[in-house]
Amino acid sequence: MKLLKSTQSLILICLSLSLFACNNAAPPSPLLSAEPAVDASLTRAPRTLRLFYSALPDVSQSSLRLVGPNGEDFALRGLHTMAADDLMIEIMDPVVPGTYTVFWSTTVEGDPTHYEGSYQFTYSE
Ligand SMILES: [Cu+2]
Repeated sequence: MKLLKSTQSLILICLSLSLFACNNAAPPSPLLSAEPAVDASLTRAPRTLRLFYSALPDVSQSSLRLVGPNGEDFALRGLHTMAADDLMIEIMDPVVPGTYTVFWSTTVEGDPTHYEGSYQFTYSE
């Protein structure tokens, strides 16, 4: 009987936690994929970043930032879209081995929301 009660309360806790998570969910990220890929382990140094979204990004409302293994900002050049629902930019600084974080922000066509997010990839020789 006691076990049944604790199982019931566990279910209740789980149920309320999932409701809570639902109510507080951020709008879904429009980021679909990236090159280098999210959480990629690379053996070749990337020379560009390319991020693919669920709709065409507005370049004037977008930014990309690449932070290197020691927390340093990498120089990037020429943010543009290849008009394939993407953002693309050239990495100017030499990519040394380590873990990198890409920070992105954008608005996409047909949606006034300003989205932002980040992901990591690792490069090792
Ligand atoms: Cu391009």
